[in-house]
This record gives sequence, C-alpha cells and structure tokens, in this order.
Amino acid sequence: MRYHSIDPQLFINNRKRFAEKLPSGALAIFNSNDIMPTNGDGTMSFRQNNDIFYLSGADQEETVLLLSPDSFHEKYREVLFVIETNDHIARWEGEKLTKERATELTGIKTVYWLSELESVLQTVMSEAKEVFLNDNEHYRRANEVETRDARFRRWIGEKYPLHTYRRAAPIMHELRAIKSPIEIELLRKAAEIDVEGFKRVMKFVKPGVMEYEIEAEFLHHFIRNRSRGFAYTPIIASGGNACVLHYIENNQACKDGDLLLMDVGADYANYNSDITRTIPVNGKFTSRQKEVYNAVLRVMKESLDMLRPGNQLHEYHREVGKLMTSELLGLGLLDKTDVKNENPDWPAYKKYFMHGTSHYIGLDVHDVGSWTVKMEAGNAFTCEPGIYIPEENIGIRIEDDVVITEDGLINLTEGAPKEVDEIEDWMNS
Ligand SMILES: [Mn+2]
Repeated sequence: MRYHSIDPQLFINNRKRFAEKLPSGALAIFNSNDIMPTNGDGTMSFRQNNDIFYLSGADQEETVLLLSPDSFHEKYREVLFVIETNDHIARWEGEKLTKERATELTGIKTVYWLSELESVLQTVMSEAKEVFLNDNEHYRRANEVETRDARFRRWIGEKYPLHTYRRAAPIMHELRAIKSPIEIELLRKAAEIDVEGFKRVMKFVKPGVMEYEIEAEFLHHFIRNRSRGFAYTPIIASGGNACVLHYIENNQACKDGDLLLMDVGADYANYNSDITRTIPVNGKFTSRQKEVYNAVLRVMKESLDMLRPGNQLHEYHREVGKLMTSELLGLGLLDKTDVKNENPDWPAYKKYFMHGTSHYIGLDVHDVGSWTVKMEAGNAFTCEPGIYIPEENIGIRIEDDVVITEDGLINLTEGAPKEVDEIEDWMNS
C-alpha cells in the first residue's frame, strides 16, 4: 500500500463496536472485493470493500473476515483468511500479506490461508444461532456486477440451507456514520492532499489551458503525496460545462472571462475528500460572477451553521432550500410568483440548484449513513450548494468537508481559498 500504516487500534475498536451490535451467538462473514477485469488479461486497480476494510484494515483481494464473538473456540472469535503467498507468488505478483503481517495490520491473532475457510466454517456454523452476511445496500447503488459477497451468499446458502441469514449492512451503516478520532485523521489527510492540490492548480490556471491539463496537475500532486489518486472521476468544467453536473470529459480549453468549476477529491488510505471550488480563469471575477458567487457562499456559510448535533438531513435540506430561494430572488433569477406557485415536490429554486447540499463522506465518497436519524458528533458531511445559470454561462459550486463535534464543526478543507478576495489574491500572487 502507498499510504502509511494505520494504527490497528482503529480496526480492533471497530470490531468491538460491531460485536456489541450482534445478537448473542451470531456469526458474521465479510468478503473482500474482486479485482475487476478490463479486457484480455487486463485488470483495474484493486479497491477494497469498505466494510471488510473498516473491520480489519486488510487491503487485499481474496480476503475473508469471520467474526463469531461468542464462539466457544477462542481462536475462532476473530479469523482473517488471506490468499496463500509464497516466494513464487511474491516474485511474480509482488508482496502479499503473510500471516504475521496480516496480524500486525489488523490486530487479528488468527490468520489462515483462504483454503482453510471451509473447514473452519464447519465448526463455527455448527455453533452459530444466526449468520450475518453482507451486501451493498447503499441507497444509490447501481451495480450489475455480482460481488464476492453475493457469490459467497449463494455458496453458503446451498451448503447450510437451514441457517438463519441476516443483513450486516444496517449495522455497518450505523457504525460507519460515526467517525472515530483515527478516521478523522485519515479524512483530514485526504483533505489536506486535496487542498494543496487546489492551491497548486489555482496558480496554474490561465486562459487557454486545457481542462485535462488541470486534471493532470491534481493527479501529479495527489500521487506524490501517497494518494492512490482521484476519489472519483474529477469534474474540471469551464464556462457552460459547469452547468452539466456530471461533466467529466475535461477536454475543453479554459477561456478568458469564463469561470472554472473544479470538483475534485483525493483518496488516502481508502478515505476520501470531496472539494469543489469555482474560480475565474483569468484570475478576476466579473461583477456578475462575483454577485452569484457570493450568493452561493452565503448559502454555504449558513448551511454549515446548521450541520450540528440534533438536526436532521431532510429538514436541513428544506432549510437550505429556503436560503437558496431568497438568494435567487435577490439575483433576479426567480420572482415572487415563481415561488408562490412552486410545486412543493420540486420547489422553484431547483431550477438553478438541482442537487443535494450535503452527503455523508468517509470510506465512500457518498458514504453510508441514515438520512432519517438526527445528526451527531462524529458525522462527516460535505456542504456543497451551487447555482447553475446556463444562459449566462455561469456554473458555481463551492464544497467543503466537515466533521460534526459537540463544540462545533471541524472544517477539513478550509485551507482551499474560498472568499472572492482570497481566490483572486492567491491566483495573482
Ligand atoms: Mn460532494
């Protein structure tokens, strides 16, 4: 791995918190992600499954985690199965986890080769009162590919058809929504890499530069700082491209007088940042650009104030909608009749601000977490209002990543210039 080793206490604590949520006598099994194919003998780079990573820190394919906290056999209470390695494999494929190294990284004492899984299962399944298996239950999942967890569910269901199987995902979502101090440091690291990337790029942008050249600047900075790379496909959108919300072509020249919207995240140790800044290509906002920009910025500041323990995401989004409505009235983009006649399911402001303001962030960029419970300390969110006016060639979004604490927000990304003056000064210094 490119990142510095993580304190295994993170994973030890996570397993403890997970075990506390399991009913007595239960067994839980988590699978790694597969290495995804491309064509021929090509593969994509490996990205670990977030749940097995969260519970073990094992960042390798063909890995299985078995947790049976109440097992009579102490050595089976936490077991990690990894793919067998030897000198031949090490020479061809590079270093894989040895049993000793796996224990160091994960804090799990019992590490077996994957080939021993079936026989260990034989023992623990005979004890288990019920079995928790995993699935991707993200509310926005869109996945046609069968995961290793899915194949495993089919396999174990055929081999042990009369056991009671239950969902691990609700427990994982609940746990992962609350970030511990070690996780906050990892998020901070991802954010720092990203912030420095933005500062570098703000000095690089000038009329005529291509959007993909800017993308390359970010990637250069990220990888030099132990990031695997982008947290998601970056959006580098100049002029009217910024009004296409998921513009990822990044193949146009940045024009004098246009704005440039950059929504770019860095990965660090599987944790993510998600920052957006909108800057003038030539280093100076026009008065109209500044007017719209400051409207977005005011909505952002007031929204950040509402990210606090006790508030609730749906209500928060409704309140942000009201703030945005008043700004759009001020900008002359909406009038009172638009607002009076608005459809409550699609309020008038959505014409210019059609996406959500905040999402959980963590091991997933759009991290798991409930939208119906109240916010609490340890939740990490983005805050990303925007105004998009295609007819004026203006698309503005500003996005920070924050962690909620009992005594206010930690803004992980405030180092990236955000005030109009700050941006202009930085670009021109
Ligand atoms: Mn975001």
